[in-house]
Amino acid sequence: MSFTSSTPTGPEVDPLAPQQHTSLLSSPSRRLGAIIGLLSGGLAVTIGMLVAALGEVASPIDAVGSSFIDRTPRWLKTLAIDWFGTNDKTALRVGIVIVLAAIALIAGSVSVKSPAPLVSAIVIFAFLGALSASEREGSNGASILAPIVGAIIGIASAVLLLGMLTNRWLAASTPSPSQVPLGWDRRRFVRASSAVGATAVTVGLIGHNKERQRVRSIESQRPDSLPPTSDSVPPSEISQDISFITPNSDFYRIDTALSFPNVNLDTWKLRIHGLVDQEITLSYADIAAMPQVEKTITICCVSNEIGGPYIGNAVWQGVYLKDLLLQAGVKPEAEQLFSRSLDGWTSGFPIELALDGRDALLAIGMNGEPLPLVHGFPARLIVPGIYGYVSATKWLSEIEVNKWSDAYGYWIPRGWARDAPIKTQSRIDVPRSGATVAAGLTRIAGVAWAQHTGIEKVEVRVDSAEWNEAVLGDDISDDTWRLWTFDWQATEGKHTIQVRATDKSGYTQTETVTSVAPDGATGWHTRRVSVA
Ligand SMILES: Nc1nc2c(c(=O)[nH]1)N[C@H]1C(S)=C(S)[C@@H](COP(=O)(O)O)O[C@H]1N2
Ligand SMILES: [Mo]
Repeated sequence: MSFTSSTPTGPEVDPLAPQQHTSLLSSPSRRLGAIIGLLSGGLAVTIGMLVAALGEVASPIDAVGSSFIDRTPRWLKTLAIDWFGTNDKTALRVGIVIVLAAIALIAGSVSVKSPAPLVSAIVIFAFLGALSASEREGSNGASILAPIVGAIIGIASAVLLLGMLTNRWLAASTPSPSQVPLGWDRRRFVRASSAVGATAVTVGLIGHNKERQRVRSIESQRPDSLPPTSDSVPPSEISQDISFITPNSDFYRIDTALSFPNVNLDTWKLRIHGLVDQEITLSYADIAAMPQVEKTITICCVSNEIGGPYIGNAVWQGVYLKDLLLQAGVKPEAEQLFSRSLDGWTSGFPIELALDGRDALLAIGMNGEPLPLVHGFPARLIVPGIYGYVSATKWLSEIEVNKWSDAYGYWIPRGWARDAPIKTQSRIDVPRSGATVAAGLTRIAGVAWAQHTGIEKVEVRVDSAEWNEAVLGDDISDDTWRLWTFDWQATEGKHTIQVRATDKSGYTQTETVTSVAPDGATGWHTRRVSVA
């Protein structure tokens, strides 16, 4: 009996061999696949960005984001504003990128043996991108081309890198070392992946820069100054702590625009049509040549929570909407002033509000300068007394006089009220939230507004004691907020300050707290402070 060492050994432990268990990133190959997914997906996205930027249209990510905004339910929109405030756009973009990255990682990790899953994922997202782009106002060939070109290059990269990886997998699973290894070249793979990654980053940066250039070139079309006006606006400051006029740089911004619409001042026209005797079309120069008025008007957003920041007071310059409408001749059956922006956003309000003598404006100026791009350059509407979502169309492109049954503004089918007069409100600005104040005489100050009704009285109370009348700032007009102050003898400890306003109709703000939807929040602003 001979003793031969023919004892079969167990399967060799090969770190490169594909593993049998299926957890996603469990094998080195899968991890490399995931990286390939991320790199190729990233390249597809940045190429898409660049093509879009070259075509001066919204990037595929922004197109998808805008389609998402269009379909966002009311509760989610409110939540997004609550959580992210005016950073909700950044939050949306980051959200989309995270979802895409996660899907790219997963699709890549299951594409080790065949590129089909990753290729399919890229094709599906390119399709979504093209579909979203096609429904955007102002989209053109480049909008559709961007995700397609991105996808083609992303797929090429995926197939190339995954091909190398598949060779590695085959090599590792080759049963006998005598067979020719199938060309897995680690160094080549690392070089190719790095090239893809570097290209993606570079292309992304170029695309980003192109988009910045586009925005700068729109901004450079803003004239240096506004046409002269005969109005002079009195300043009204009563406290150093808060300002009556909100500087443009501090003015809130709310809109659905992920990227600014293209504005070409030379070709821009405002068209007024619909139920009018004669349609009129105005260029920027036409509007600037008309007699200019300057009105101090406080505008606010329906999404402003009690005590919230989405309100501002500015001196708006432009022409009376009424004059334009009289020039066009409004037909008696007209019901709504419906307007549309260059980016396809719409709003509408009862036509009477443009004709009843209030200072409803077609505005081209804000606080002494041509409208900033974020606030609607070249022109926007400002209508005192109603929330921005039904009236304050920025980047205005057309005004249509029509009937309610013809069209509803953007937010109406999304659960917001058709008629949206601004609710009488007041806000405590000083002491700042969470501030610790020194005991002794302390100034409490804030703003109160009831546009187109006017503020009559503001009252302040501390720790639910009796109400005290606040000192009011100048009553510039019923369309502007009023500053108020109250000097309080602060004692050590924690205190609760509350404010309520009474408007000139005799209405005093209700204590009942309601949410912003569907037509604006109610309730008293309450602020807790510590006195040391
Ligand atoms: N084109 C366009 N105009 C728009 C909007 C928008 O989404 N798109 N949002 C409206 C809303 S909801 C408000 S409250 C005001 C805000 O104007 P501001 O950003 O200049 O403060 O703009 C209005 N005009
Ligand atoms: Mo708004």
